[in-house]
Amino acid sequence: MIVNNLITANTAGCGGGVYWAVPSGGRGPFLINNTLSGNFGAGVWASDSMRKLSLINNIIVAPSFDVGVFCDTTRDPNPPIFKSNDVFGLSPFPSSYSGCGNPTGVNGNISGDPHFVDPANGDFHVRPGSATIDAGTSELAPATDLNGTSRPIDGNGDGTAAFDMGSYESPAGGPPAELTATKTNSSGGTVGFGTRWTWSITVANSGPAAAAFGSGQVILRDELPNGGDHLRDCQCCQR
Ligand SMILES: [Ca+2]
Ligand SMILES: [Ca+2]
Repeated sequence: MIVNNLITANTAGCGGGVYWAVPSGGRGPFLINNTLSGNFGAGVWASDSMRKLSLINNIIVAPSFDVGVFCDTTRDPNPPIFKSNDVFGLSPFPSSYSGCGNPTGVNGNISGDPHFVDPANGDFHVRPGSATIDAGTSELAPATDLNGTSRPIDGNGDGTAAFDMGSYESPAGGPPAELTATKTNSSGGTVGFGTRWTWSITVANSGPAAAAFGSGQVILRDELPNGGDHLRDCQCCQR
């Protein structure tokens, strides 16, 4: 059992993150709730007997030009068992799986950016709203995470506690609101003196969570364009 590990920034010819060669008929390792990122030579390199291997609830991010999971099918053409993993390759030359088929979309496996908090500085927790939150299976999942926090937690705010993918369980709560402001001008080009025009400002919430505001709270200030005393005068006249 290889459980709750953070394996990053390693390099090897075969299996920068994890390598195994399982004798024929052997059970093989179970790789469960690990986070692997930035490993060159494949995040996971599986060799020899593979049909009894299980990869469950892992986040595996491959550097560009490398691969997340490589299966050496020379001795066994059967791929490992993949359940509820996020295996994702970074651009511009992404590769998630090689030699393993592609289980994305089957048995809870996904392939997308897990949105680590600050991978450049070693923080591989995921941000709120990550698709890896509450996306794991309870099958063989550990009762705690790498920090010792109890699993599972309702990390997406839908009322149901479920296991996350990766080595960390995200805290309770849902993804945040995401506000986008758009300003639309009714007139293009130059506006003559004394001519009225309008612009409208729309603020939309594209996040899954509701946005809450305090009474009298200023959420947006709009500056008038530069270089136009006339513009400012005109704005004053409309009040
Ligand atoms: Ca969770
Ligand atoms: Ca949930």
